[in-house]
Amino acid sequence: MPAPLVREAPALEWEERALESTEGRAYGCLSESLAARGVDIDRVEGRLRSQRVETPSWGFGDTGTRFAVFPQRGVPRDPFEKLADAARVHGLTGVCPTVAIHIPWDRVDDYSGLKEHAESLGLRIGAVNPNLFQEPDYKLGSVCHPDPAVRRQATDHLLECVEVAVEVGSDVLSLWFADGTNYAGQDSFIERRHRMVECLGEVYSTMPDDLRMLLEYKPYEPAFYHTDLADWGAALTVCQKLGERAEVLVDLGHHAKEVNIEYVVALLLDEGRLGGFHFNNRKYGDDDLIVGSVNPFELFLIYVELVGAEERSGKRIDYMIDQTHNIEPKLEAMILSVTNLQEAYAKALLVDRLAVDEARRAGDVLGAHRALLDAYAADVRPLCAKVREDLGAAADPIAVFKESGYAQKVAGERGEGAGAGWG
Ligand code: RM4
Ligand code: MN
Ligand code: MN
Repeated sequence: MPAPLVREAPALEWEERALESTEGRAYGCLSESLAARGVDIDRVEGRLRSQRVETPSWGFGDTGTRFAVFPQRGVPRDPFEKLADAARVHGLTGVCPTVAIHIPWDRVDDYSGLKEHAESLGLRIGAVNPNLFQEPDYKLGSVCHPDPAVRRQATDHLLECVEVAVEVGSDVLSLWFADGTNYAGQDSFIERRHRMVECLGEVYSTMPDDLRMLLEYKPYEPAFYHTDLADWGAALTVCQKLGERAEVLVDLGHHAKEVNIEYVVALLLDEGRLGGFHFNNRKYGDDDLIVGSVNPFELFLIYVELVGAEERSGKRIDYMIDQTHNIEPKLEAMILSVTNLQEAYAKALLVDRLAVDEARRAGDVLGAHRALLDAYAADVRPLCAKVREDLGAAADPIAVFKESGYAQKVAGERGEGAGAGWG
């Protein structure tokens, strides 16, 4: 008879440990070990309870690639139904009370009605996102277009969105431009930049004092030769020209491969100009996949920088998801993104910063690195589950969502292929 692979005693020991790993026991073990390390668990939980993540209205509708859209049954047919789905995500996760809107995808006749509807669901409207990339007139750009008439049209749409923001009670105008060129020599980089600064200057000057403008950069797509706000430096310098209420938005899918995003985040934090995030994940381009699905370690390292800055200053940063789901169920995908964000934040809060500082001062390269790895390796799922329960949400949001029958209910009510989302 071949020798057993595992001797009886260790096998039993593992079995016992597995038996102990119910949610409560797991939380007990984690909090005990954190307390032994001197971590103030109440403070960590308090910080997790105050985390906020904004969901995007367009993440609830049908979207696709340039090859196909696969319609899903039950997708919202209008902005009101998108808010209903967002309320579901908030109810289950406890940290998503605001929803970003995209104009004209979410255009309605009565914006105060939309605001009231959001409030009736326990939500608020978050960032207002103008859309300057789908009209045929914008083939050569919007605020950078060589024709002043097109720039006027684009600027007017931005001004309309300032009014929408006021009506829906939002204090964020979040801008992304598809502007750029496809061929060398097509237009002047510098003239285009000056046109953008002029248009945005006009918009900025009409913004009420409590409205902030976020500028998002992207290295390519839809433009393939150059983009008018290609990177964080381009966005930051335009913000500096506009004024203090213009800040940079970092979308995790908007960098060349291998760019050290946590370093970009640290620089923008240090300049006091990191205004917001579009969380998603990517393997190749602007893939808009579930947050943390490809590179959870990168997400953790970004949060390590954010937690450090949180401790140094209380500056406001808007944490938003910008995700589109092509083949995955949309609500489950959104919930998973949110719980991944909760876990990344929790791990970053557990970093032993004193140990990191000490190791850094002593020139202990791997000591500092290992302090990060220790926090990253912690299983924070029981901690996040407890925090969600404390918030009146669900310990296991996806299980509760699936059991609730909500997806089946809305599939019956709304049917298929509503097409709300990308236009
Ligand atoms: C862009 C960018 C914007 C988003 C659009 C739909 O790539 O990420 O933030 O609003 O996609
Ligand atoms: Mn984005
Ligand atoms: Mn994008």
